[in-house]
Amino acid sequence: MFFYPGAYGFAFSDNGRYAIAALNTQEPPFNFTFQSDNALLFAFDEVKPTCPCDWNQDTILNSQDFFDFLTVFFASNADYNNDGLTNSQDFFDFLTCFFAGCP
Ligand SMILES: [Ca+2]
Ligand SMILES: [Ca+2]
Repeated sequence: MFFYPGAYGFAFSDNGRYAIAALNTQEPPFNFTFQSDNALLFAFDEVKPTCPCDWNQDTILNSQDFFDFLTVFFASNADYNNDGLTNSQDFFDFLTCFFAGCP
């Protein structure tokens, strides 16, 4: 849904990955017809944490990350390697990072 009541407007896609911003350069009452050259489309990449095994993202890698990971792993909600599944590979990939330590 695009909101364009006046001099400018913007909207985000439902998944938050895209935004559109438009600027109306006409004088009020802004009886403007939407045109592509008055709009900018922004695409946002997913930002990955610098250390993915810092599971609770408190910038410290410690046993709490391990326990927090286990909690969501046993709830089948720890897709560590982002392949769409939570399985033993996620556990091993997490452990590999965990024992290697964060940079
Ligand atoms: Ca942590
Ligand atoms: Ca996985």
